[in-house]
Amino acid sequence: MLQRYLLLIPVFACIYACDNTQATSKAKAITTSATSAADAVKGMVLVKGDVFMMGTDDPKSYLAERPAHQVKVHDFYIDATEVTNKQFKKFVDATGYKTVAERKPKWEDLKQQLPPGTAQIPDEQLVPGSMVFVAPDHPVSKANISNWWQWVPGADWQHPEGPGSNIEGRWDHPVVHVAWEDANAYAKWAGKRLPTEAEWEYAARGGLVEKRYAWGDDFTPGNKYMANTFQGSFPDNNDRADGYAITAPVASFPANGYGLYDMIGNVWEWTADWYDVDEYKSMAHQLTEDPKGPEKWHNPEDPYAIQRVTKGGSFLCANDYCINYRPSARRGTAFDSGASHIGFRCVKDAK
Ligand SMILES: [Ca+2]
Ligand SMILES: [Ca+2]
Repeated sequence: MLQRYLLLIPVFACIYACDNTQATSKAKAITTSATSAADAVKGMVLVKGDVFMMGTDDPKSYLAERPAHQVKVHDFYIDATEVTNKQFKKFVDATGYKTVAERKPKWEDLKQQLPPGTAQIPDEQLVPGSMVFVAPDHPVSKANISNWWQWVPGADWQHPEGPGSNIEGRWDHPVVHVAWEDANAYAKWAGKRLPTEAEWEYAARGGLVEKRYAWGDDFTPGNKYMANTFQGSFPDNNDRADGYAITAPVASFPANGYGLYDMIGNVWEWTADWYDVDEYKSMAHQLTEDPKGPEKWHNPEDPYAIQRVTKGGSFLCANDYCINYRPSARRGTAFDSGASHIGFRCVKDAK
């Protein structure tokens, strides 16, 4: 049971972070780094808003992605790439910010996202850390994520595989092991914000209409990989046909039609919205303008977790396990859960 708790810790850890007001009061005050409008949009792309079909009616999709429904978004700027380790270090150096993965979890916070009656985890086992993908050396059941996810004390953005690892040589890779709170703190410092799910999905489509991928309907046009995903047999046999076993430097694959890199694959990306598995159904048969997501999370498959929407899939998305490397794909991720395959990018209003 303890192992199960430890696996759950990063998923449920640090609920105090849910309360933004409380979290902000604990952290060093973060002010924006941008000293001019030009600073704030450097590295960003202006996406002209329009009406688009969000979600999909594709039967080869997950139920939470359906149905396709009309949404209008207004103009916004979006980062051309995922936020990199180099960019995140600049933020940490300027603010002294400590990510959720670097803080000691508290039981009174953890238990709020655990089933009632869950036995208390001994305090000495509540240590900073994060979830790390560790490939097994043999085929395993895909029914149990603990076959490849390990809770690693000391894993954080500067130590992606845990103590002993570092990010030397990975400065242009996306930052990982960042929780939703961490992404928001960075965005605020940068004078930006996290994208809504609608903004993210509109941007990911790159101007294409109801295409399965960000580049069309063919996953590998001309036998060319267009995103960093997982090839082979998940999770033990990654044949790296796309050239990368884990994260790739940002912009290693072609940009989409809007000039945006890695909207699909590399790392999952946080959005601002709560995750409700039925949100797209609630938006059917109407045109919704600049939706900000539901008022509360809702996911019967993970009823105790407090989840935000992540989008785009990652280097771990495989065609035999998690086919989430598509613009309409969406996943609920516990707001306090960083992992070795979750990052983010920011947006900014165009005025
Ligand atoms: Ca890959
Ligand atoms: Ca991505």
